[in-house]
Amino acid sequence: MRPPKSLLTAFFIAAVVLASFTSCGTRDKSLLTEEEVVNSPKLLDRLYTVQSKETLGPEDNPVEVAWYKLNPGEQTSNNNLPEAVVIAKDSRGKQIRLPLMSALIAIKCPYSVLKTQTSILSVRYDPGGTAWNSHKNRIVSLSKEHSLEILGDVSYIQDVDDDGLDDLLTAEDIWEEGLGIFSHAGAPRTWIFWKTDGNTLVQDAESHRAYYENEIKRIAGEIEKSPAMAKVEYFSLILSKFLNYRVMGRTEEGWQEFNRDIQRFDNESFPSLARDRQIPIAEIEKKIRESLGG
Ligand SMILES: [Ca+2]
Repeated sequence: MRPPKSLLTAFFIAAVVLASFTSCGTRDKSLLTEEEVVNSPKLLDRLYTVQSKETLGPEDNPVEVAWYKLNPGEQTSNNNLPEAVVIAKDSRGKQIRLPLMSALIAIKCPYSVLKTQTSILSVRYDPGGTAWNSHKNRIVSLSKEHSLEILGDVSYIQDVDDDGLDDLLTAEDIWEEGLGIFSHAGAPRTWIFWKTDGNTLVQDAESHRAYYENEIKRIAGEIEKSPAMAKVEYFSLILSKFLNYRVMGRTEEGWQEFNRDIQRFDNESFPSLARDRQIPIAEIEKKIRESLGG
């Protein structure tokens, strides 16, 4: 005999009520939003462990920086809790919270970037991926005027022009993918330098003209010195040379040299990365010009 319908309904309601009571206080983590976690000291304490707490920054604006890391096992496939949270407070009580979707690699500060002696906090994290710009450094201002404001992200902080001061860098790597013939390491590229400007980062090719000019000379020398190099390597070099011209705003000159350099490849073709076909130079050149907007 089947139980009456009303009894089934009553049982169902009781089950739902019971379920909602038992989950009270231990809410399903998959339902938590990033904002809830980051803004709740209680949730942070429950789900995260403090990795470091230190005072950093310039003497006139010291900041206390705490780094929280998500406890092992808290992350499940159906939620998106930040893997790390960095909280910085300055001496005037201003605060910034940075949720990061990757385990944190390093917090560093202050950097005296370029010649402006701008104090910044950098939080380096790695959201995954193998492209040159996959690495991230979130740059936060520690200047008095823009204390704890996010200026932007760069890919690297290192001294590439050897003047003894770290540079904020992203890779100019527009052809790392897309042309289908270059490996990651062998792809044409150069650096884009950034500098702080108020509460943002702006490109700064002007202060690095000497760097780009040296790069162009160095690459031209490499091309001359190695007449027998593999053609894909040679092709990568002439594109890198072009990128150096372009980044410093001398695109016309870059094209002129490119047009001269590329004659060497008349009617040739390049093996695709997958080695499944030969790509004619005309097809590659078309893609190169298209990627620059004609
Ligand atoms: Ca430098």
